[in-house]
Amino acid sequence: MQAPFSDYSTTVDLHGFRRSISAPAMAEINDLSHPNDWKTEQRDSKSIVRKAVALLVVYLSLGVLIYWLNQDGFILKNHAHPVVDGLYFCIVTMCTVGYGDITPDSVVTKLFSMLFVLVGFGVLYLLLTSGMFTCVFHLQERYMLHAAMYDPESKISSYTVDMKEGRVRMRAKVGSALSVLMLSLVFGVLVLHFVEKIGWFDSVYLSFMSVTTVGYGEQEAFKTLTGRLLASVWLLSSTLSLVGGFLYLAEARTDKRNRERSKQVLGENMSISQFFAADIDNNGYLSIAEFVIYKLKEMGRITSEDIIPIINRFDQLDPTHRGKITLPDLFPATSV
Ligand SMILES: [Ca+2]
Repeated sequence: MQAPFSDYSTTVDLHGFRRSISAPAMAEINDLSHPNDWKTEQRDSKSIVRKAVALLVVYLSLGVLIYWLNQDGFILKNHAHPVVDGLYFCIVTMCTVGYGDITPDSVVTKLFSMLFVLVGFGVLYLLLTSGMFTCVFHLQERYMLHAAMYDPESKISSYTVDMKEGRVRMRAKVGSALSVLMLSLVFGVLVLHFVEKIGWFDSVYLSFMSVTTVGYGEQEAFKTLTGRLLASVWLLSSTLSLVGGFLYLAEARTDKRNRERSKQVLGENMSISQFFAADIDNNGYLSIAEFVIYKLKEMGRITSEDIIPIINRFDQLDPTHRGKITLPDLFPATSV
């Protein structure tokens, strides 16, 4: 049987591959020079975001409608306008802030609230996984990389970007997550102080407890129509950016761990048993493809379960088992 990875054409292709991965550190910067990929990516994520936002609008509209039809079933400290109160209640509930200034007080409204929270988690999940909020952080990253590319000597560039590895430093990532949180905190303080006429200290306290979704029984937080409207938008965006920030930092940590593991694996020498394990076709030597697969497995990037379907697909495209795929194999009709 012929070796699936040992033939010349595979090796040539892989040399191209090897060139491209020879500078993994510059990958992120190189990525900036491929606007087409970036545009397709943007278009895809835009359509996902649009769907998630449409779902949110339907969900909140239904919530407000049910609130409006069952107003008697709620206890309110202050009335503004039924629609605004409904929206405010829905968002305070959905974001798990739970001030307690509007509470359900009948079997129907209590059942509705439970169901609303449950469905709300699904909507929040969709909004978060739509990438809308992590996108804000990735845009910041791209901006930092751009800035570093144009002015590599500046102090800010060297603080935010690791020029040698061509990536944004962890401290800059933590910084951007915190800056978004600070921004929502400041917005909340301003609304509470100027719209709701609450003192500076209590505004800071209330804003902090809201942005962190703690809530407590803050029954006097938002009483006015404008305040409740602004609070609805603010609570939704601050909760999403808080969770989005956590997700982004978790992703950054995983990236960091992967990079460290990769570095370690690349530095390791092979034992005899590892050599035999890596020699997939048992022909006594390692082709570049076998070596790449072996190292990727060691790095934890792929498992045998990932490889088997790929080999099966290769076999389908190579029905004569020559161990290579040629253009006529892929486009039999156009071959001469
Ligand atoms: Ca081999």
